[in-house]
Amino acid sequence: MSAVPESFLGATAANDTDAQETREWLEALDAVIANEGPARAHFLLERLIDEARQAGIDQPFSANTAYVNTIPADQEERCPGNLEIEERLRAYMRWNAMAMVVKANRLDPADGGDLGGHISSFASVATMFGAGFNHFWNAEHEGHGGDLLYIQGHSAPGIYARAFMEGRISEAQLLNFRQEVDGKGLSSYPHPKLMPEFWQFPTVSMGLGPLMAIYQARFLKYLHARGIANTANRKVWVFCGDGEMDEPESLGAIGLAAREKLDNLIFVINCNLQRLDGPVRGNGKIIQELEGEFRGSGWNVIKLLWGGYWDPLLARDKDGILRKIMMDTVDGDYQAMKANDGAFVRKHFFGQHPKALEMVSKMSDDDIWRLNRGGHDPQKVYAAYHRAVNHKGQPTVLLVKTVKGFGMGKSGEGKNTAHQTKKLTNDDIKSFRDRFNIPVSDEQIAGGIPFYKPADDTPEMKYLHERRKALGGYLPHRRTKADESLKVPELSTFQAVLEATAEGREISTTQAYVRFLTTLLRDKEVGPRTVPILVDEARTFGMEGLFRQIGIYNPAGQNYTPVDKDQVMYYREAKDGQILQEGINEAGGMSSWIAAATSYSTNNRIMVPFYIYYSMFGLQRVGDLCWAAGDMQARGFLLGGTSGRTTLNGEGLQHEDGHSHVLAGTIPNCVSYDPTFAHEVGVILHHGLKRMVEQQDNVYYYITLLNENYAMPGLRAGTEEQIIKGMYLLEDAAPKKGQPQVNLLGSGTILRESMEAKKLLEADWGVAAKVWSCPSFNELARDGQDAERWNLLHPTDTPRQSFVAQQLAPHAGPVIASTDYIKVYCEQIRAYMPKGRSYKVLGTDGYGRSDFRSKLREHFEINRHYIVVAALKSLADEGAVPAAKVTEAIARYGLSIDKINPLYA
Ligand SMILES: Cc1ncc(C[n+]2csc(CCOP(=O)(O)OP(=O)(O)O)c2C)c(N)n1
Ligand SMILES: [Mg+2]
Repeated sequence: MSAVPESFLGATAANDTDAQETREWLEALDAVIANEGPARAHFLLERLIDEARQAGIDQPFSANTAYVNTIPADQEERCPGNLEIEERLRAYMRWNAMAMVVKANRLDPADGGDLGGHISSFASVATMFGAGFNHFWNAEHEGHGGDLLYIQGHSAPGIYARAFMEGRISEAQLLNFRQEVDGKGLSSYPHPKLMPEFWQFPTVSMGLGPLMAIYQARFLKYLHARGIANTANRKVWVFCGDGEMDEPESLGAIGLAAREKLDNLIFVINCNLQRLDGPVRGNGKIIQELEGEFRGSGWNVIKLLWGGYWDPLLARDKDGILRKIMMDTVDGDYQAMKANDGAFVRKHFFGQHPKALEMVSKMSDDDIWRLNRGGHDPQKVYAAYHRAVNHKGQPTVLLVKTVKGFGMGKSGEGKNTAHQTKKLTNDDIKSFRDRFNIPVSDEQIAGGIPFYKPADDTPEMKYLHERRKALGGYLPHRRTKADESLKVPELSTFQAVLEATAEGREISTTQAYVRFLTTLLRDKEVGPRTVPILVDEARTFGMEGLFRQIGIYNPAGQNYTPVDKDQVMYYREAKDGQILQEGINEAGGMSSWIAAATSYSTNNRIMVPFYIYYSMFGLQRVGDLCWAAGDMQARGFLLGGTSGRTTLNGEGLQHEDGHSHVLAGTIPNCVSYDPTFAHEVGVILHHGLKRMVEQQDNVYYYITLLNENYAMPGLRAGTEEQIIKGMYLLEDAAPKKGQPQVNLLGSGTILRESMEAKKLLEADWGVAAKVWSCPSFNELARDGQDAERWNLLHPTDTPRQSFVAQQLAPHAGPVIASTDYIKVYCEQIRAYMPKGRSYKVLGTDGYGRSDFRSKLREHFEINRHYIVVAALKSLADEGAVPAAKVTEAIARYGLSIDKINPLYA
């Protein structure tokens, strides 16, 4: 961007060298607007700017407009509703939301006391929620798939208050706000997991809501373009705080929304100028800053700053003095205005210029105090929403100025402490009641703050229900299952993945996955519902063949001739493409995956997303989204490619994943596997499809894949169920009487080191070794914990045996597990060893680094030699072989006993 020429000092009155000429130009413009309309005026201005640029006038870039409403007062669409009734309803909701939080925080503090909750955020957003519920937000009904609402997490009390008025939530539930354990309460924030028929989107981890919503809106367009669902009239509404916009995730994908012309997406940013601790931009103006960000990214921006009481003043502001004060006042000062009173505003706001003071000279302090912010003016909010829903070709953001803690008076309004105000004195509550005219007496307040709901036959209650009826039902509402059912192809369909590789042929589990996916894509029912998601790594995983076959989704199609057009597997983009290619963007990939993985709920269409990425850039990088996906009851497959600390050789410390499985294990409904062989991949994927697609189970799968090629042994019939449970005997042994014997456990490619160790143990040390493939230590651990828990609670019943114990009990000898993951991954099953068995774990704790696989496995002490030594040591500890044998083995394999522990290396 070029610097502003020094001669140009901004279009302020002080820099106007020829006021007469300025006036003539402005009058000419006014005349065009009046006679020919804004479109013509816009055209002329664009032409002038173009001409100026060509003449070499170096214009500074500004994405900002004046600090006034985008929609002029005379162009507002009038709200058809009964605003008086709406205001009364809103007052009752404000009251009930406040009462709910205050009551929750007056409960017996002996048990930890304060349950928390927020009053002031809903207080500032109430009018915006009201306009949506009364006039814009469709529930799912005949001919409409339903609008999708991302509600700001800590404004949840207001949503409960409305649902209470609607009769969807009982008083008992309100009284159990934030008491969720017994299943009768209301969840602290929007959590589909905890209120599965109510909340659709978890939003309280700030930044995830706006990010996920963008991909949700895009996914609606995708479904429509592919003819899977008609989503043409559906909108995605996103409510965020202005403080929340500081999260990189909040703004991170706004470019995509503009590029893909997501005119089904509406952001409403509640700019109450405050976050938790203090002002969002005390020294500046958050609304102007966000305007620049969004306009610069190509969004339609609607600023709603000033309520209707300002209109007459602004109409009289011919010389722009009031506008200038509005622009010059910074947010920190705006906040202070609303934390004080009319006299303060007169002195410190209008007092900035004698003419401004003069403008309000006939207004009382109360009149001045009444000058409202745009977000508290129902008519103006309606007009802004109306504009937004009718805007075509761009996403819209509404930047709405409000007051945090609106109506809370001295107990919170505009105060830095507003965010955490949750305990009000009875006097504060009485002021609140008076401010909003709630028919509740002092005695009732003294007796414990009653909730308030008018009788069913009052005009208010009738209106409340009528409005929702007109919009198809109540919101929020979440569907827990899709109405449709899809049939998953038989396992035998994937025979090519299940059988042994031909003599001399080697493949990787990644190739097995791609084969599985390609076969699935050909299935008539599930094929079209499959959503392959990529983040610029198709070639890494050998998936570029899909480009041509199913195409990459692009709403614009392909307006260029791809450079590789003459090749079979050229880069094909299409309007109805099936692949979602997100570019180098793991958070976006995950958000797309979530949209597809919850489509059974949001769209009543079962979709099956497969998102493959470098395993290191998954759970670690976008873990909070993975957690939110769990909350949302996502169903789909995450594929951690190039996994393993020593398997992705060459890439080094930031790429080599040795812990994603441990992270996966922290997500209760994530089922995770680290398979070694193609047939395991096939069995696991198939089982996952059965569970998620046919049975509509609320789980999702995380499967790591390897890029190491080797021969595949093929599926041994009868082991399928054990593969799923996490452990099966891969290679047996026939120990002679008295022969020492061990069990070698492994997963991923390191299992193959155990297979080699078995040979060494037998040939060099006379030890019989059985090899167990353990595709999921996580599943084994969960089963073991479950058995232990049951035994704890049923002390006199026959104890349940863990699957690990069941499998190992008939096979004597110490157990040695080795993994390409950190040791705790395998440590998880230690407690489930059959009685008296020793258990040793070899793992890859420590930072990865680049080298050959063999070197890395030696470095991390997980190769076949270390496994042999560990096995001999276990036997020596039991007295089955002399300790000297271990020393002998160490020497024989040349292991350095002074080598630094790789954890610290
Ligand atoms: C990722 C994350 N970090 C921190 C928080 C804690 N938190 C909850 S609300 C809040 C302040 C929100 O301010 P703002 O977005 O302006 O919303 P307002 O309440 O002012 O409408 C914070 C820091 C959170 N919920 N999520
Ligand atoms: Mg805020």
